[in-house]
Amino acid sequence: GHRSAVLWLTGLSGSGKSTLAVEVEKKLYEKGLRTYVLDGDNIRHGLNNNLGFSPEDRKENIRRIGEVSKLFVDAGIITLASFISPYRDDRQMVREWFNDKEFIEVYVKCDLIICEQRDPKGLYQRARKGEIKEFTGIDAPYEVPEKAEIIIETGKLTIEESVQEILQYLKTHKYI
Ligand code: GGZ
Repeated sequence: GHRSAVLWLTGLSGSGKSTLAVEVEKKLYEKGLRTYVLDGDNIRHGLNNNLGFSPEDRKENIRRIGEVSKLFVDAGIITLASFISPYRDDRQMVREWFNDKEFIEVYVKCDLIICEQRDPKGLYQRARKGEIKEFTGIDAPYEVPEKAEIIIETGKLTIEESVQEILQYLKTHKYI
């Protein structure tokens, strides 16, 4: 058996949140655990396709994702939520809906300069040109987590090492 929880991955665009979420999910799946990844692909294109990137819309985005995460966790599924979630208050709001052990904040820490060098979708370049407004790290804030349960420095670790750190946390704290 296992204890279900949400792994809430927060960090800049290009920090590696979704890659990590997918890789951790693979490992948990191999162990026979039930998991689900919530990310921009299945949420911003569906449930939240009426939301943009103003502070108000980001808050509503995170509120809905928090509510959905709660349903998944209640169903006994280890949920991986991969969203920038740049505002401390919004993350705190969601944290408070869960029991102490059910919400695991994972700060996917990566310097802006590295994220910008990676720029897999060319979004930073477009933001620098002013073609995208309110882009996190450029002209919208990212509030660094102050009490993340796990900090993963993706600029310093390989993907495999990063995945192992998260799995180790889950083992040490008896989730898996
Ligand atoms: C930040 C933006 C923006 C702006 C589009 N700011 O790297 P990506 O492309 O695939 O991930 C980013 C994603 C962020 O959506 P989230 O739902 O995670 O954001 S939040 O938690 O702040 O609500 C990026 C793309 O959407 N994107 N415009 N202005 N990221």
